[in-house]
Amino acid sequence: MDLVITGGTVVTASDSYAADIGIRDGCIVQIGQGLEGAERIDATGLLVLPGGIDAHVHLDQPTSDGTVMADGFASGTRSAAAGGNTTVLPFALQIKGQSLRSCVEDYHRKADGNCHTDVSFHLIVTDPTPQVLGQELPALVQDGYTSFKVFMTYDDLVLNDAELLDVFEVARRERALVMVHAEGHDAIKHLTRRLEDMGRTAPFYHGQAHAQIAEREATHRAISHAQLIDVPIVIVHVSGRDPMEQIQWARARGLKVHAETCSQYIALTADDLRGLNMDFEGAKYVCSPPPRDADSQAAIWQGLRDGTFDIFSSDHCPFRIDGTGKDTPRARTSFKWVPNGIPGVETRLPILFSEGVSKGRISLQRFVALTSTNPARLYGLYPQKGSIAIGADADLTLWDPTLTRPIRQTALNHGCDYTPYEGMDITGWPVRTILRGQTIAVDGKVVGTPTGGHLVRGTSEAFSPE
Ligand code: DUC
Ligand code: ZN
Ligand code: ZN
Repeated sequence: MDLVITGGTVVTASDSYAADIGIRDGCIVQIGQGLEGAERIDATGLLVLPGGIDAHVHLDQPTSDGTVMADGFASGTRSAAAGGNTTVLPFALQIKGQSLRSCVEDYHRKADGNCHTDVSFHLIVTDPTPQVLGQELPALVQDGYTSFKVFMTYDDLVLNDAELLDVFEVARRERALVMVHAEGHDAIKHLTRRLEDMGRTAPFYHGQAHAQIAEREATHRAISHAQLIDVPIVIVHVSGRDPMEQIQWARARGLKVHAETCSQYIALTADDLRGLNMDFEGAKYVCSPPPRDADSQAAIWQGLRDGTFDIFSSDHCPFRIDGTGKDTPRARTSFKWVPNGIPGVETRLPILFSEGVSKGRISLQRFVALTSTNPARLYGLYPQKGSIAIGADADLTLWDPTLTRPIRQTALNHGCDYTPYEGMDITGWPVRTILRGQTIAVDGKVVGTPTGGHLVRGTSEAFSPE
C-alpha cells in the first residue's frame, strides 16, 4: 500500500471503531489491524472521518450590481480544505439570456486547475426557456449535472409558479434534484418598502424584511408544487422553526422533501444584525434567509437530531466588509443593497462539531451523516465519496476532538476580510485533510498544489424507493 493511517478511531455514519486504513492509488483498499505501507500517518488519539462534503458554496459568482465575491475557486477551495473538506459543490449560475451549456463551460474555465478539493457543480436555472427545458437541461443531466437550484425571490433570479412547475417537470423526467431557495418575493418587497418608508434602513432590518413567515409560505408553496408534479426536492438553507414545520408536515404525508440547514442558523441570531448599535457592522451578518431567534435555533437542533435535516452546509457566499464588498455608499442607504451572503466553508465542520458533538447535542455518527455521507447520497456521489469503505476514494479528515481554540479571522484561509464567527470558542478541529490519498491541508494550512478534479455524479438516492 502507498499509505496507511494507523491507530485512529474510524467514524462513519453508522459506527465508530479502532482500525488502520490502507490506501493504494488514491482509494481505500484495506481496513484492519497492523497494516503496513510505504508511508504511515499516525492517527493515535484522533478521529478518522470521511472528508467533509460542503454541498452548498458560492465561488466566483457574478452579482446583479457587479459586486465581486471574495472567493474564487483557488481561495475558496483552499479555505474548504483547511476546514476539513475534500469535496465542495458550488453553483454555475445562468445569467438570464445565457445558454446553460455555455454557463457551465465558463465555470469550468474558472475552476480547472485551481481547486484544492474535488468539485461538482449544481446549476442555477434563472431562464427556463423552451430551449433550456427541452434540450439543455436534459443533456446536462446526462452529463452528470444532476441538481439545479431555483429561486423564489430576487428580481434577477426569481421564477414564477408556472416556471417552477416547468422546471420540476423536467427534473422528474430526467431524475434530477431541484434545490429550492424558498422565500416569498412579493412579501419581502412589500416589507422592504414599508421599512424604508419608516426610515428603517440599517442592516438590522434585512432580518425583518426577510420574515420567517415569507420563508414558511414559500416553503409550503414549493412543497405543494413538488407534490403536484410528484418530484423530490431539497429545501435549502432552512432558517427556523416555521419553514421546518412545513417540511415535517410534508414528510408526515410521505412526500420526498429533503432539507438543508447551515452554520448561521445555529451560531447566529437576528440580534447579530444589530451590529454595535444598529450600525453598519450588522452588514457582516446579512444573508438570506437571515438568522432567527433562540427558539428557532432550538428547533433547528431538534431537526438536526431527529432527521428532519438531511444535510448541514455552509452556504459560503463571501463578500468583503471593506469598500469592495458589502460596504458601499449605496448599501449605506438601505439594507436592500447589502450583498446577501457570509463566509463559512472553513468553519462549518468545527462549528457543528463543537456546538453539536462536543456539547452533547448530536452523536458523532449524526455529525458524519449530516456533513459527508448524506450530502454524498443526496447528490449522487455515494459511495465514491462520503464513506470509509473498501473501494471508496481515500478522502479522509483526521480530527482532534480535544483541540480547543477560538475562531479567528487571522487564522482563516478564505479571501474574505472577516468571519461572522470571530472569537467563537471551538472544541474539536481538523488537523489533516487527505484527498484521494494526498494530504492537502495540515493544522489549518493548505499544503501542495491544487489537485482537485471535477466529479461526474449519478442519480440522487432521493429517486430510489425507500
Ligand atoms: N442564497 C444562497 O443560497 N446564498 C446566498 C444568498 C442567497 O440568497
Ligand atoms: Zn439561496
Ligand atoms: Zn447559497
